[in-house]
Amino acid sequence: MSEIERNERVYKAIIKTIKDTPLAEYYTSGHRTCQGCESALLMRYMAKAAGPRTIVVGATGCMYVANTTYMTTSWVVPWVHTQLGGSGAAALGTAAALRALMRKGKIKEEPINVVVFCGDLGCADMGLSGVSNAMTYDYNFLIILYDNESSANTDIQETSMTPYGAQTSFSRPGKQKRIMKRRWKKSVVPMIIAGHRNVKYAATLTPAYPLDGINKVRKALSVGGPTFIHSLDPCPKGWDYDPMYSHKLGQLAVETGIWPLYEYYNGEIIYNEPTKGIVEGRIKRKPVNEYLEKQGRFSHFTEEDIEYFQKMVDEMYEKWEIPGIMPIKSINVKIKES
Ligand SMILES: Cc1ncc(C[n+]2csc(CCOP(=O)(O)OP(=O)(O)O)c2C)c(N)n1
Ligand code: SF4
Ligand SMILES: [Mg+2]
Repeated sequence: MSEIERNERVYKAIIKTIKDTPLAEYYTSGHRTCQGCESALLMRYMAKAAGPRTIVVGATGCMYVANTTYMTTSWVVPWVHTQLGGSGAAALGTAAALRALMRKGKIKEEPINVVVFCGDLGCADMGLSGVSNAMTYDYNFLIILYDNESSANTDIQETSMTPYGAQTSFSRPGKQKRIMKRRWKKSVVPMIIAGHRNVKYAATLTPAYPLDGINKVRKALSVGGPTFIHSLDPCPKGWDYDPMYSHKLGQLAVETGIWPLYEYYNGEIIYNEPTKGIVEGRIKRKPVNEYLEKQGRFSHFTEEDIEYFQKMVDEMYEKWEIPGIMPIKSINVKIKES
């Protein structure tokens, strides 16, 4: 596909207002996710955005277990389960099988979306090498990392995507040590775009911004090739808050600058509002504590912890070469002539 054709497809895929979103649902009732589960909402948006000619592949995790319990399912489109670290291989295998079947004339030649979802443990930790491998091929699929910042299905254990200091069942604050999770959260989209030249589209989203999210799924599927989306999904059970605040927390994650919204398309970064406004200096970032104080998992934080968190987020916007995204800088290294 030429760049012009690709741009035209993307332009046609974009939905202008929320009223224009398709009414049909392909992820419906019958799931057993918690009240206020933003990952379930992500599934609903993703299925709506992709439409009926879609195969969904899901790695083990809440979105597998809660959506397919006791022979019931909320999926209306074909859905297949793959093992926890298997999302990359499953994406590649499904897309390759479709291409082979069409080439051999066994099924009609037509665009069929392959959307693969995996959690933060499944995608960003355990399955990362498989995802990276898949991203080096030229098959058409979209991998969505749904990030609830813990291994939620097995009772909220720490992953590399759990934020600094957050309480999980593996990182309980104690009398001797208050902060048990000292690692800073990994940035997955930058890793994907910096290391995989085949990837023409990647993005971040959070379900609190529905149209932004639906359009990102539609753009990724229109661009073709291996594409990647990372969604930050507030999880009432793991983050310990009243389910009615799920959307609010998604918004605050963006408004405080902790979770920047952006797209990578054809070699360029496009910031989305309100992150665009933050980077351009039109919108002031809210203090991180407005986000942290609303969640029980940070209730042990002292002033010192909040200050440290704020400093780390400030750095992303004040010191990084690509604000909020990458700290990389190029320098001229002089090679000594012998
Ligand atoms: C190889 C393997 N190890 C451990 C498990 C047990 N297990 C099932 S779901 C899960 C947590 C997955 O976490 P994540 O990918 O973040 O998805 P979430 O449950 O948070 O939705 C674990 C550890 C498993 N199914 N397979
Ligand atoms: S534990 Fe979290 S991710 Fe899992 S179903 Fe409940 S709200 Fe959703
Ligand atoms: Mg998880």
